[in-house]
Amino acid sequence: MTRGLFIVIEGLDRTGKSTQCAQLLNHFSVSGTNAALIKFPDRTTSIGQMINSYLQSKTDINDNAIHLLFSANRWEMSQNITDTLNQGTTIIADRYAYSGVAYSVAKGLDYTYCKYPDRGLPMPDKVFFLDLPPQLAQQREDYGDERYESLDMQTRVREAFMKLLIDNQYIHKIDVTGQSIDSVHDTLKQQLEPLLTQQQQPIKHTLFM
Ligand code: 2DT
Ligand code: MG
Repeated sequence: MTRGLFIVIEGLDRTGKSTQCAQLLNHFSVSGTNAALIKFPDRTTSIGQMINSYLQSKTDINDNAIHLLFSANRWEMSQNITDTLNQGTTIIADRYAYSGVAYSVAKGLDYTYCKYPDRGLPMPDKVFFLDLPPQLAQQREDYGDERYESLDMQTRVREAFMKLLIDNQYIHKIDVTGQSIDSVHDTLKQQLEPLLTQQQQPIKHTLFM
């Protein structure tokens, strides 16, 4: 049996990640491929509840400590990700370690330090970065509900993502400015087609070089 694909969708807040994840999940289920959606942070675990309360500004947590909690929130799911993929189920992740690095770097933490805790996690087969100017994302519904959703912060997060994109050429940037949900979905599907051969290879663990 071939393993499932591990697909990650990244981006700033309000760039359509969750919508595109749902569209991909639907696409896979219609085409008869077993697929599952995961989301980081996973706010349902006990670590996730600490993160949730931090994001809602109900608690304050030291920048280094929250960085490690976000990473721990991925590690607590890592065996599950590997097992699910090996059972033949494709996983679509709404954010992953790339957000972990970008948001912490945007707050001023060291780039090399930020990558370290996530080293060794299951490596995605494809990472998409949905790119939308922060000024346009800001105009979208419900913007500003949580910590980090300010123009200033999002601009710095985008800069950090650009550095990640340069250093990790496998991350695929998609400019979603002015694009409809369907046209972004079509672009994603096209990019996924050549991946089918990767399913013969074991999952790698070389997230960041
Ligand atoms: P959502 O709005 O997508 O629920 O994300 N974040 C996320 C980090 O700072 N580090 C991480 O490792 C991850 C996965 C991005 C909630 C916010 O949490 C940020 C936005
Ligand atoms: Mg958000």
